[in-house]
Amino acid sequence: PQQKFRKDYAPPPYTISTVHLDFILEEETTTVSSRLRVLPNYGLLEEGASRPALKLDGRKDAKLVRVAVAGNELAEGQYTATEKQLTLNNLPPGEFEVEVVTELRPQDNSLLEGLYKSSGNFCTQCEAEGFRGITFFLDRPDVMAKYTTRIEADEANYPVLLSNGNLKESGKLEGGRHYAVWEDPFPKPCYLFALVAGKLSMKERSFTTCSGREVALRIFVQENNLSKVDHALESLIKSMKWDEDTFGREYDLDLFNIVAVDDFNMGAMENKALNIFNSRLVLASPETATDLDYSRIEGVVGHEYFHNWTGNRVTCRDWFQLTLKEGLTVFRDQEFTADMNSRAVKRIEDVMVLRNSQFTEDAGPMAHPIRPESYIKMDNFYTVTVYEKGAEIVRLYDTLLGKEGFRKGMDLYFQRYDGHAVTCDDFLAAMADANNVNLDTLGRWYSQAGTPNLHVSTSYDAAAKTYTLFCRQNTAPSPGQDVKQPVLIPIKLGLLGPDGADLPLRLRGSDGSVTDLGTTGVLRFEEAESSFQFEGVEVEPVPSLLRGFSAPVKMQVEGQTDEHLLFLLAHDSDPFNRWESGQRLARKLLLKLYAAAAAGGGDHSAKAVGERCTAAGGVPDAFVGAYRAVLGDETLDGSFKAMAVSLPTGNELMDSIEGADPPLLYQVRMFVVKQLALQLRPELEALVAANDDQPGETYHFTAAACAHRAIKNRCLAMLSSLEEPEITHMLLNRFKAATNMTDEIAALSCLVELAGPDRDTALAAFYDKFKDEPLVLLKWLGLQATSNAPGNVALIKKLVDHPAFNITNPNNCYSLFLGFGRSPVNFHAADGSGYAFMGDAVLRVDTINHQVAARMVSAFSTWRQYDSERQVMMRAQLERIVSHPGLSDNVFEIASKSLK
Ligand code: HT7
Ligand code: ZN
Repeated sequence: PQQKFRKDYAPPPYTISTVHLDFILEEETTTVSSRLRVLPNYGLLEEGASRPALKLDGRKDAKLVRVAVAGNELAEGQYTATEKQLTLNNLPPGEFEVEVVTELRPQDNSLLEGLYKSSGNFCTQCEAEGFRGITFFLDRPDVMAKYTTRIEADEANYPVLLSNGNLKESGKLEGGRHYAVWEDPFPKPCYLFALVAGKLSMKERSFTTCSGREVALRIFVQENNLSKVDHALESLIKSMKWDEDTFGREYDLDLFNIVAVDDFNMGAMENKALNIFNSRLVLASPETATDLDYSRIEGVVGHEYFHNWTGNRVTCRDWFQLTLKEGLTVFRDQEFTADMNSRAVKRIEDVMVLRNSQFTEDAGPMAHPIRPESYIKMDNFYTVTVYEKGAEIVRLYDTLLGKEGFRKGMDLYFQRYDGHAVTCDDFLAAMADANNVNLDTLGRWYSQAGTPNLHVSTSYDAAAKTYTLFCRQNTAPSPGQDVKQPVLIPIKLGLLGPDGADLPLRLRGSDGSVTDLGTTGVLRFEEAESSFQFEGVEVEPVPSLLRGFSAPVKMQVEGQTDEHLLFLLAHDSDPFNRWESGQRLARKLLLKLYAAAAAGGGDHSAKAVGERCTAAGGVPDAFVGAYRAVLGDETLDGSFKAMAVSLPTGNELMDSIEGADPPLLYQVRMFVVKQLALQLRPELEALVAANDDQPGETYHFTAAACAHRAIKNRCLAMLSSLEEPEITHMLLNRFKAATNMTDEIAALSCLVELAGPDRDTALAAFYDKFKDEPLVLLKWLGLQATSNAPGNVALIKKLVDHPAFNITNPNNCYSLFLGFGRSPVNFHAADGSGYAFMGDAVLRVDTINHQVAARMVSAFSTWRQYDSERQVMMRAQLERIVSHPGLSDNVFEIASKSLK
């Protein structure tokens, strides 16, 4: 397969101003007629030079039926057509029309790219390069055109006909058929095209924009789900208001449609005025959705809505610039959620995702800059790096420029580029120009992969009353990038005095001047090494560095003791750093105990591991005491507390362990959880009681109600680690009595980790209750797949054949296979059975859906992190996959790069 390179970007020789599409939807063959107004874009030709060819992208499932140029049908031989390209030569001068007719079989399209069927309805997914599966086209985001779409179908089976923009016309036709014509007044790239036709029910609300425009907001779902769309509708209204208030961005059409489909490769898609969503990100009721589901729905509805300005009105010049729209839009949805709920909790959640997934990606063979240099399949670059690290880089501007400066930059960005396809450099230039600052060293984040290491040491001069920070940075080489340059790292900080209060920050400049930074300042660190001196510091402070996680780096603070961390955990005015200090303490402890457990021999039973951990000092009193203090702190809300007493995940620790043994690390982690539960049992039980529902209390998705459930369920999970019959019994009762899915799934997830009859009883009861709720069954599949109950591989194999499991549905594959890949005990089973199961599954899914299979094969990418036996077995699976005949380019790219 061929790689595409960022450096090879060239504008297209032709562009397209208008597109007329006509879809004749039938049960067997769908016919698509497309009429394009083509404009030359090649500039002045040299004397005698012929006009360039027009090369339209295609895909093998779009069968070419007819092609005409300027009204003249071309005979075979007058054009060149392969499965992937239609080449037209001898084109007229100036503007001309091209007509292309293709035939498709959407009912056979299991890739879920282009036009396909989901639960009997027609729908589309065109990002990144799916439009070429519908018709031959200049399938690239820098070709922006105005679309008119006519859809014709059987009225009884497909009463709803939707496309982008406004409805212009509709009517009945002979033979029980009907049609609709949609017109989108805004020029857009073809990846934002969408069509939906089917039997759908709709719920509507309305929103009045800041300039008084009435917008109809409609959500379309299958009839039986109509009662579950209120939260999504409410979230949409909040998003529209927030974007007006925060960024002055108003919606630009009279209609905004959302359609929920069951078969979807990703979460949702921001097609202009016709968002298409994975149904799991639309549908919610207290009985079927958890707090986490509610929160994700709010965030993703916001995310797709925010794309209307960051992505649709201003789009990407080429796919290498994907983070321009995705990083920026993730940042916007993060800020939206922070404003709607708790800012501190949201920041911690986002950093947890970053550390768990992105840092791992950045340290492995698939590491790439947020603006990649090359790809085989663009679909493989919708990554945590492009999205989540991309959002962190946008956050750097916000941290450096402040809210006002950031807003000025955004305003200039929209003013300059509305209606254009632009680059990450253009975004940086808008931010720099609007604020009159130089951001060149920030620009390096776009081209360098890897997580920078930030090393800080400190020195206090009691006589001079100065406190100095010495900062050093370096980034390890990553595939294809041996040498890295220093990047701009904003270090947000405070200095704590002996009473835990923040000291005033008086920063001394190189010219001797002094800047007053208040009590939280931002240092601009952009060299390989720099020092920063504060004056007027009366006593040696405890530094609180990288407040709010002000840059996506790994920070090491020389001389930072457990006492410092305990002090920060107790007193830091920055809630993120309070949490962070607890995580640092836990990380140190877990790594120390792991080293002791690993050194102690081959018996990895819970008992043997526990004995070795105890011999190494176990869980110190000070650590338990710190957790006790957090649990008892009346000023902290339950969601924060729940996160503060959660240990870092095994994944997060893996990069600090040479040749890691995941099941052993799991045992060590469980030892610590159990010790905490033993020693904090009264506190945990008291918190469960204090945060339990009052009799008759109904479910509400509010920050306060979520906080109660979060801490209660965290305490229950810790207690369940004790594996006492009385506690298990209590969990079973709670599971049976639960009145909302958050509590029900929390109890079930504890039970699923325990071997024995209660586990089976609970799983069977849950299945029975929800067998007609496909979204709830995803949770049932996922819990069993991720379970660390020993010997689970056999059970998972059986689940693949269970009637509840449908391998052609991406959500099912993600729950079962990706869920299984997250189990440290069973995916990493010492006999290699977990790896063999996953290898087989990748190859099977690849015959159905390449994008899903590519996500699954990533489970093997981290193979170098593990002990040598596991490395050999994981590598063997990758080699088997890479050499498999007929492998998709998607899977080939991930598997082959993982092996390098
Ligand atoms: N912009 C959307 C990306 C997307 C996608 C990409 C590749 C294959 C399928 C896909 N479905 C949606 C999602 C978003 O970031 O908003
Ligand atoms: Zn997005």
